Amino acid sequence: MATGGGQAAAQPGTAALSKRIAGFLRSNGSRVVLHVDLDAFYAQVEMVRTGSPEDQPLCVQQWQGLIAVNYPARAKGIKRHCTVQEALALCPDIKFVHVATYSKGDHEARYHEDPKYATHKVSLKPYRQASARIFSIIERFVPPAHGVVERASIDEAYAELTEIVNRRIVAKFCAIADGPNGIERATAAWEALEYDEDGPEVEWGPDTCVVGLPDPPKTGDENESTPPERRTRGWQDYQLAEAASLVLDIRQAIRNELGYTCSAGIGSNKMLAKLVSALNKPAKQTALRTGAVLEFMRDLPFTKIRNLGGKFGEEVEAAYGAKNVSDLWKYSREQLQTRLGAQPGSWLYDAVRGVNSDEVVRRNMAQTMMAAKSFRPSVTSMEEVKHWLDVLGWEIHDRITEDFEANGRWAKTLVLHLKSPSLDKSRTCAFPPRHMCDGDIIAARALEMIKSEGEAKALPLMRCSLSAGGLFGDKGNGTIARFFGKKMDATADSGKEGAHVLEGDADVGRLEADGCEQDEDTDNPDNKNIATSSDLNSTSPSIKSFFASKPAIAIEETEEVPESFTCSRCGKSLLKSQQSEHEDYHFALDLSKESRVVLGGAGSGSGGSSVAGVKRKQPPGRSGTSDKKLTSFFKRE
Ligand code: DCP
Ligand code: MG
Repeated sequence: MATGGGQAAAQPGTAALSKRIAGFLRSNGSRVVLHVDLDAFYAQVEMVRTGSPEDQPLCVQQWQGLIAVNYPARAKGIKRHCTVQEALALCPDIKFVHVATYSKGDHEARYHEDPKYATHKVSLKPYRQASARIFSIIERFVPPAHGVVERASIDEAYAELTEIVNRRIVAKFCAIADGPNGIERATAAWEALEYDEDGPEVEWGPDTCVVGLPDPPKTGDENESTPPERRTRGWQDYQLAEAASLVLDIRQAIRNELGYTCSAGIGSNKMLAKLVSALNKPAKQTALRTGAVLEFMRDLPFTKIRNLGGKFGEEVEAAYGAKNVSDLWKYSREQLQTRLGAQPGSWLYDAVRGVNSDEVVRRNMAQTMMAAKSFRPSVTSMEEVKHWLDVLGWEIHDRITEDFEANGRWAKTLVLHLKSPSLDKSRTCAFPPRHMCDGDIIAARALEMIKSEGEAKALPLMRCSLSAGGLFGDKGNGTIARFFGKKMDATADSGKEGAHVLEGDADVGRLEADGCEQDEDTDNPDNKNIATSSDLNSTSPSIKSFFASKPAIAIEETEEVPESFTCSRCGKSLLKSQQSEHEDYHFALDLSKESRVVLGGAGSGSGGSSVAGVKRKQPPGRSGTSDKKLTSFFKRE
């Protein structure tokens, strides 16, 4: 059974014992953090979808580039940067799967026979869906009451396991209390360990690689006892080993239920968990014992540490000529602070010693969804522009509908961004209400915006994006969601979980950092479709930029169109500034009819309804909690 924490047996006296054990474990203060990363993620999704044999080399192709390479293909020397031709030369029987695409007239993405960059638009929907299923399995084992799951990218997560692990340990001892004289036996078993200075003996199971210990024997005999060299002692190891058994259950559930393998790292903080997670890829988990941290880090290039791979790492290298972690051990905290600044210096001093207090943070859902296409060569006719608006319009419709089904929310604004030699500009209008929305209507609104800007200025068009913004559902921004609580609960697992859905985690590929879920189509596969928020290395110009991350969608200039509007539903003529509120009003009314929610006091579109009372927020993406997190990044000191 998937369980987040053990249940203490209800024997008399067990409450006191479990409190005592829990208190002891808490007082030792050590954390247990998990990092999970799917192996060759997109490739596995396609292997499962197409029923490809496990040993069949397979690559996922986006136009002429490879974006995912499975492990059998890697064994033949194929890498992500290879071209299709190079991969074929290395492995003639390789299987290529091109990512799903939208073509004109597609209402959802499909696996087209021969998609062309000139006419098709990539979709990451299959990977987002697979990712959502994976995360829901992880969350089943790490429920919010006792743990935190942080989505770091489409195929990567952190989980804070400390409380769950401690509860499992408590439950183990309390289970001894079942039966005659149980509580005495359980207490005695506990005290024997509590008063032992060396702590409990830990047997590392055969499914976990442990840094610094020999690999597990490959006999596959489950009954074989743990070899002495794979036994250690101590409470921290005991907690990590308990976590390892939970992580094995999580990985097996992902494998059994979805068919995907993943790798995992288990350590006493996020940084260490991530550092060891890929050590034994694919399909293996690795634990880093606290006692082995310094030895493990000694010869590691320091740029492998989270946040040290980018400009900050370069600054450190230039300042000290350092390569490996141990090259930085000789500097005192004060020396590093003097050179790099108080907070970065102090952070670095700790980081190179494996000390890091980053919390595992539950991420909010993105408030914006963007579909974008870059054109090479540029688009020169309005006919072609209409083709692309149609494709992007249906993509946005597909995704927003999927999101509505999952999260019960709908967009408020439609933002069009155009880039041409004479234009680099965004325009905004109200998003079509759900009951009267389809891809053609979205495309028509976008076309209206282009016309009001002037068609001539838009051509030749170099890039075009459509964003659905103002998605409700996050904590603190969920007035409409709360207003329609009953309706939203219908999409949740249970009534209680309704709040969880509303405040829930980001869907895959959605970034808290910029609050935007992007599907960017580019013919450059290095331009990773899904930015990861887990590692700021590649995007942060320097450590100082931790304090000022930018939104992905730059809304340089936003104008509302049209100046006034006439509601097609009730015929009222209103100011353009009242349009979205008014449409919310109809939307609310429709929902209330569907769900029989009583709309207490819903008024006219002039601002009297609860829906209309929704506060105007900053533009989507400007208030990502990542900024906050990064600002506080060094404040924790
Ligand atoms: N991805 C992409 N473009 C890139 C890098 C990655 O589109 N330049 C996509 C495809 C990957 C997925 O993101 O399958 C996850 O990225 P990872 O870096 O985790 O790589 P993989 O999961 O493919 O392999 P690994 O087993 O090394 O994690
Ligand atoms: Mg991966």
